[in-house]
Amino acid sequence: MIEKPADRHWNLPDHARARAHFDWAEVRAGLAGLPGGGLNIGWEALDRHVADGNGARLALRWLGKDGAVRDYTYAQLLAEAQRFACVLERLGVGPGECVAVLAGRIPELYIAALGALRAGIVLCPLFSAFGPEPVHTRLEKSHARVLVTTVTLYQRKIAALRDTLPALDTVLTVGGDCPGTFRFEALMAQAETGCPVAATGPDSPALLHYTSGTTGSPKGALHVHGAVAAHAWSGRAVLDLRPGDVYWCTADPGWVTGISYGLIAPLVNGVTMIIDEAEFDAQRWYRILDEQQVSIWYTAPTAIRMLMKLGDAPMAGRTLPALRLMASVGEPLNPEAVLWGQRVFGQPFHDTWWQTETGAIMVANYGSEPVAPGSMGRPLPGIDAAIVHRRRDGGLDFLPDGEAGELAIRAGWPSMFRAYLDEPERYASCFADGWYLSGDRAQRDADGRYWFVGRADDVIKTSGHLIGPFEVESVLLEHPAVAEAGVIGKPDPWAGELIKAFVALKPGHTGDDALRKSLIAHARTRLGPAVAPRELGFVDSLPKTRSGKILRRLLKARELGLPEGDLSTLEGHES
Ligand code: 6R9
Repeated sequence: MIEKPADRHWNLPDHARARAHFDWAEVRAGLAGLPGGGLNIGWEALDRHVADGNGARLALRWLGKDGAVRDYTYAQLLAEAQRFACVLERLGVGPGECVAVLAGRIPELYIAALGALRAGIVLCPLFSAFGPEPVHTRLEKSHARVLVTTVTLYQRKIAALRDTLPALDTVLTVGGDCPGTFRFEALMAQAETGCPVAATGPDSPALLHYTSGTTGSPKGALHVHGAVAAHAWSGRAVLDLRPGDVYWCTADPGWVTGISYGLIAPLVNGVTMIIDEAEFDAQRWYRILDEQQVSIWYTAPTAIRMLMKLGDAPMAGRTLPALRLMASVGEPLNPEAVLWGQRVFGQPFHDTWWQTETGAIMVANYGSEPVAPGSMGRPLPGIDAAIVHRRRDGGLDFLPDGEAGELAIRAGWPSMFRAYLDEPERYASCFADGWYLSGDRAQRDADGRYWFVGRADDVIKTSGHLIGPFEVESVLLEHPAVAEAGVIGKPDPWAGELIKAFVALKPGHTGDDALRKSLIAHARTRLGPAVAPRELGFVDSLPKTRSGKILRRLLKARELGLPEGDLSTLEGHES
């Protein structure tokens, strides 16, 4: 157990007390709300601070990969967001319709996101390292009418598929002129500021995040403007955000963490956020923590493990006096990583658990509490968690402390997803007896702490990215040599899991090294490097159930050398 100094002040000084007295109505009452009623995330993030006289406060400091720095105050970011809302209005895009963004960490992405939210238009973020296939699937399913992207990404990933996306009538590109698109900067230059906020309410749709399941195509988790209550509260209670903080969330805005905690929670809480355009670089990260005087740092286990790999040397001569809290999310945080944080930074990493579907942090370690390395922590005040077993009749059994089962959250918290777009049955299957079933296995100890056990289904977390095996298998099956494909997550000391494919070939093909390379290259081109298999093995045939479904768990057991007969811990459900 890592004890904490008692002399610190925290937003959440007493977790148990806060839980006992918690009321979401109080959090909602602390939000600004729209004049005349209603609720809008963009308004809470920007207008509210400007109205409170804090327009000159730095909202966003962007660090370009080649050394450029761009600063935006709250007032400037609001003006830019209004301009973008005006662009959307001129394009005839109205509330409830969908705008997708596909870009690296550039200021225009954040401006477009805030402008869309403020205009009541649903924001669908897409990960810029996805290849054309995952981008196409998500754009098609979202029915997005507008896409904001860059010239390079458009040419590489969209242009060839544009004809197959009938709903997508406008593409705005940053960084130059490009046939078939409008130049983002040009439309922004013609647009006005002062655009009014849309009359959204707590139940108006706001965000569409695609996430992966075991089977089928990705699921569009739809979130509402009312989710901002959970972003605001968890930002304060877990990340200890306060006005004046310099906050750095290293997550990419193509994933839920990069939006909930890389955009909404920090701005709603009035902090200055650092956005680094560059890819991971350990030396650069230490320099940013130091030079920008980061006070709150929210990062991920894969990145922490990469920093650990370099040893303690980069910290030599640095004390990081501003750094108050370090937190992590996205994958299991190894106890060694927590202890390493304590040794090198003088404080542990605080693990937090949540999902695309939960929209905000559900379980966490708190600054004011001792940390048990390896534990995800305790549920937030306002969140009820339980370990359950879903019976065959659909009801739930609640399991006692120490027993592993599925981690469930009592339905009804503000940032709970409200639909899987166009898939009501898939959505309904996530709930039982008024509880949301997460698909994660965990156990609770006698102190109420939760410990991650594993996934109950076949989805893969690789370097923090959630990947559905079905998407990878489908792309491998496109290759003329492939008869069958099965994809698993293979434990890896750095990435958590790496994507491993097993392939059975059609007659006449030989599973040699050249074919292996060509299959991996095919997958990389179609899926992007983050999603393509890193390893690929040839098999004569894939193990299947009687009804013909691939037994990925058996593939995994074989790969790990586990006894095949004992699949009890590997047995899962589909989601
Ligand atoms: C926010 C985010 C969700 C899945 C989740 C679980 C894994 C997240 C974790 C963790 C162990 C933690 N996960 N936090 N596993 N310890 N602290 O990552 O959302 O991309 O939807 O992934 O990530 O398996 O179910 P998302």
